[in-house]
Amino acid sequence: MKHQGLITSSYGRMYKVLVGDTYYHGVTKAKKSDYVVGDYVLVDIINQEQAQITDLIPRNSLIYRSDRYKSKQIASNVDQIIVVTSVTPNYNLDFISNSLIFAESECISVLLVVNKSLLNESKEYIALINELYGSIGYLVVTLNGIDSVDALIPLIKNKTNVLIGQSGVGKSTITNQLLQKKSAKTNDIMKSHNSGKHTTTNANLYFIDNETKIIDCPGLQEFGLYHLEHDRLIEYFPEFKKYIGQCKFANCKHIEEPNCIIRELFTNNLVSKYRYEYYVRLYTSLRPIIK
Ligand SMILES: Nc1nc2c(ncn2[C@@H]2O[C@H](COP(=O)(O)OP(=O)(O)O)[C@@H](O)[C@H]2O)c(=O)[nH]1
Ligand SMILES: [Mg+2]
Ligand SMILES: [Zn+2]
Repeated sequence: MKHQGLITSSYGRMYKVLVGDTYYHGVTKAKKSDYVVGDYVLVDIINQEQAQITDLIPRNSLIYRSDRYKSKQIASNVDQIIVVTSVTPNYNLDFISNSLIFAESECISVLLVVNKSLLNESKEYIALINELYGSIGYLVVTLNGIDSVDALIPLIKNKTNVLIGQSGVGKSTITNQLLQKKSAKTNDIMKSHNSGKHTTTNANLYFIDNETKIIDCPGLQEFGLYHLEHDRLIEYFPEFKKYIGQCKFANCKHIEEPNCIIRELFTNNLVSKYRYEYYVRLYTSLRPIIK
């Protein structure tokens, strides 16, 4: 008899699968398998510890990133992406922007968390994030995750949430606070510098309550969007979207064409300089158009 399971973590070709309230080591018959955390699957229970994964139940969403060489799955069946950022160890606005563009392109709801809010350097950073992203409609939540994640609790309720962010921003700390126990491995910067260990190397799904799940991912260096289509890109910028169709040329790239409303917004300082320049940078970095 087949059972339905949920993949809660993956280690290469080995998976941890939750069936009812029991966790099993999930194995697959195929030499190559590409299940991902968050997948619902059908399994055959082999014994008290092992289950064989046989089928994938169709996903209702897939979080993945891509560059020119490969595409990498991150998590599936996610309702909400939580982009976590912090002023230390270093921040990268394009990482944040890419995560938001991904969410827009897949119609997945998204919110931004600025963690480590009590650090002195955070004040300016929080202002920057609000100016760049709060102003165009994104929800920005400031958090000192090491003390409290109360502000996040109502926002994640009854959803499957994935934490996306660079290494060291505090994703595992936030996860631990949400779980109120030390089950997610946090990466102490000092320790990891010394030993090169203690890093989350795979994604883990945790239940906050029966209906609320959180997926803690390893820190990403980049959130590549190589797979996006040039023509659609402008739609994923909430601040530009409302002007679509107002340029002189219907196929305007909004880069060098005359009478381009998007470029006019930029030259008249009506949109953020960073965001327009990011648009151009992203546009030119996508998979070349094959004619
Ligand atoms: N000051 C401060 N440090 C934090 C906060 N949250 C996490 N950290 C620290 O940042 C480092 C990286 O945290 P971790 O949760 O492993 O980050 P991850 O790589 O995103 O999972 C650890 O040393 C944490 O103690 C916070 O709210 N304030
Ligand atoms: Mg971590
Ligand atoms: Zn244009």
